[in-house]
Amino acid sequence: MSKQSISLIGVPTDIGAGHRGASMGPEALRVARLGEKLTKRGLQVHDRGNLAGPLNPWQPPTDGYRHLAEVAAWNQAVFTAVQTELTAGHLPIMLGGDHCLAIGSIAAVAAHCRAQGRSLRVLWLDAHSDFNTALATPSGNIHGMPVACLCGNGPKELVEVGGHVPATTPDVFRQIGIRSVDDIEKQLIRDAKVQVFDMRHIDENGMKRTMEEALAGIDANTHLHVSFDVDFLDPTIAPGVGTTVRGGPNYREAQLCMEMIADTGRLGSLDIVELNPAYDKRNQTAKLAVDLVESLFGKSTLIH
Ligand code: HAR
Ligand code: MN
Ligand code: MN
Ligand code: MN
Repeated sequence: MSKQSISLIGVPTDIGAGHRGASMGPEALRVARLGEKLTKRGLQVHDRGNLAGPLNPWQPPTDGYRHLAEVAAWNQAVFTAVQTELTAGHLPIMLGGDHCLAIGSIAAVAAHCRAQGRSLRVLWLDAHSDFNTALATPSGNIHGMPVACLCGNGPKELVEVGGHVPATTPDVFRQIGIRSVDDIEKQLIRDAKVQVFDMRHIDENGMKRTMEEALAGIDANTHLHVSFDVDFLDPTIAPGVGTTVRGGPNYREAQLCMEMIADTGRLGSLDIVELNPAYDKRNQTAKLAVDLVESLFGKSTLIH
């Protein structure tokens, strides 16, 4: 079998966030040797460099959205880049960048699945549900809205990024690690019946049982997309994010989560988002993210 080909795509944007600095995430992941570590795992790695897009104008929200035009422009670029890589048979890894970039990446993955007759499963590893709308958002920050936009609930400019509306449906998502959801957002999540494995669920059932549930139903025809928001992790081990929320998975829980995803053998695409070097210390959060991504690609401490 030929080596699996991986494409790293830098998406240096923080326009969707309420803190500046996630735009430095792609370089921090490179400095933490993401490419080299994956090459060492036997993968063929191409670093495509960074996508280009508008600078952060740092404006207040208008009509419930901050930087809507800029977010749309970045996501068009992401959509095209991911579509190109998937068509070439490569596994794209988005080096974020704030979480708004998942609109373009997952729209492209969903389009690819439709074209190939494959089923899509998205694992949303995050402290947040990112299911806000203009009416529900407390901030106007679009990184709190990508899941809603992908499900057709959002502004035309974002809902139509991939040309197919809605880009995907709530049933493909499994959200894991959730512990910060706004009041109206909670009702939207319930109404859409998104499957959420929040921290209470993980506390009560453990990461093993949680992942078995989140991965249930995956088969040989499934394309698995992982959208890894680094604020998923407990801030004591991952301080380098703008929106820390205490009470997240610890190191071993996060490792088990990644290892169980790797065991499925179905990983087809990945976002690494919200890493913010301006809040990090000696690049420790980037190094941790790289360590976990190695596990996602099969690194294991298993002896038997
Ligand atoms: N729910 C809040 C809002 O919409 C915070 C969203 C923060 N999102 C991220 N990505 N950091 O998950 O403003
Ligand atoms: Mn190639
Ligand atoms: Mn997020
Ligand atoms: Mn988050």
